[in-house]
Amino acid sequence: MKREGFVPWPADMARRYTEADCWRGRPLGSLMWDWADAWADRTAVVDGDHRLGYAELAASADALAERLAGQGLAGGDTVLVQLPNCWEFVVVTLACFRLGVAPVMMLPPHREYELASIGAHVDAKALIVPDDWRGYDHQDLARRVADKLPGTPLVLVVGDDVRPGNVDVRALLRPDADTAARRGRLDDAAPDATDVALFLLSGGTTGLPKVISRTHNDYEYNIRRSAAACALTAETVYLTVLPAGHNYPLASPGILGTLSVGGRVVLLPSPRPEAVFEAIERDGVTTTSAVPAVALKWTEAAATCGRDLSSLRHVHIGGSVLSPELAARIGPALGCRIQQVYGMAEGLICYTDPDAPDEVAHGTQGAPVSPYDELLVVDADGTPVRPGAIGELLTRGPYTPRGYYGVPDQNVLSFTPDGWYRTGDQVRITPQGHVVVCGRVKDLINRGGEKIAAGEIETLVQEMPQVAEVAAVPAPDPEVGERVCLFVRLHEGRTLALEDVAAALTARGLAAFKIPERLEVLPDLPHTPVGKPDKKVLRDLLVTTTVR
Ligand code: J2J
Repeated sequence: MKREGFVPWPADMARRYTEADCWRGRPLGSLMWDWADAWADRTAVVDGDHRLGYAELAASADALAERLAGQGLAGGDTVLVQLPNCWEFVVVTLACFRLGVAPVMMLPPHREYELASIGAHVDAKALIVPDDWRGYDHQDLARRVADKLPGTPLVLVVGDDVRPGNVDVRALLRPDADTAARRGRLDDAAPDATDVALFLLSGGTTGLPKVISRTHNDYEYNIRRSAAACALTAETVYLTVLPAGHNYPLASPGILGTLSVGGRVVLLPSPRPEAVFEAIERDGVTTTSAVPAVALKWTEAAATCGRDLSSLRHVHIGGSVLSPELAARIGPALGCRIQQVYGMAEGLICYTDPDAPDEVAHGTQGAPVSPYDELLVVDADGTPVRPGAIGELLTRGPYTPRGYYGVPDQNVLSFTPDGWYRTGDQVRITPQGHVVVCGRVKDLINRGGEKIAAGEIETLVQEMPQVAEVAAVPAPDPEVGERVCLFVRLHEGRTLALEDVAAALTARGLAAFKIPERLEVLPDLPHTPVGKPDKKVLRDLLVTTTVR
């Protein structure tokens, strides 16, 4: 089932990756049964008091897959999945893989703006949401969005309080005596491994929705290499605290990497230190992953937590820049080693080795997971820099797609004609082959690992009647790394407060984590020679002064 809008790898590269055993031609749903056959009675997933064994997980996913088909979903369809970290997330994801329905991994804080624009872009046939999450009514949100989208997608709900007209996911996923026959039926209808398995969201740099299609072949390879790079085994107990729909906790090596080796996945709804330390002690967690802002909180809270953290072996740290100073404090505070991860939903993943010396583990972001990953560091003209010099990283490889889904105009900007993905990250590569992230040329704000496209915010703020011109830039922050700061020039005689901006963007249905946290009104914005706001000057203003 080939999807229009999917950009395939060139045929010669596809052949090469297959011959090199990167791509094995197995859909992720059938691999789930390999895992279940190998580790049937072992615990796969722990969510509070709820535990699922491997066989039960596979049987539940199959039951859900077939019943979703009964609801009208079919291979080649796309659904939006907006679930918190819960055991049903894992069942839903595997059921989608099994059926060849691609989930788009939305995040719980997303609201109308994100769900409606992405839903329209991918032609979503269903929205899968919790009934209520952190006091917000997601059923109502999904219903409002579904009613606006073409074809009025189904609303499927995980929770106790499923309203009439919506579909109860928990009722659909209950396994029954038909498991073996159902397995055969789903095997016969399995998707092709070259098909899209799932869509991930890109941090992006423009106002356009950018979704990343990942095939069964490439994602399986990503998972396999990541699990190997982190030395995961059947004894691994992996704690998921970052939002499970992110590529990082999902597959670097995360939930799927752990399941692929027979380990145990523990799910927590938030990275709050007390809850995390309690889970480490209770479940014997060996491995977890965090962004630097979360690792900082854990490091500060560990000494007084009163919990036994001795099971913990490794914490993966990635998503935004980790200072060598914090890197050196995390291991001693938590009694474990750190592995840095430099990855992206667009593909490429680098890790430091689990037992790397401190200078590598603290001072670099590691090496790519595949010998077939290609890395090129170029200057502003696109010319390769001399070895070891700083430049923008371009990359290609067996799990780095050749284009975003359905945006050809954007793809000519984000990819070179030879298919290199422009990461927008400035890096240097050490003589040992480790990547060091030195900065960024892309126009986004990295708020504690959540990427916020400056263009998306600017487009919405520009619609406000008070605003003549706007630029969104990162304001350095000791806690989350960066926060969104807006610089605006107002129309004559108008005033604007930060609360007005927050109210307007919230009314547009924008996720709360993207709402600007600082506003600077200037009589005029500095401009580049081509007339765009000069963000370098604006960023420097934030670093060097309090603006006025
Ligand atoms: C500095 N910047 C980093 C790091 C990512 C594993 C880990 C992270 C992500 C992720 C991921 C960084 N130091 N260690 O998908 O599988 C910034 C870069 C990069 C962008 C990608 C994974 N690790 N970054 O963060 O798609 O700017 O993926 O290009 O959300 O995060 O963001 P995202």
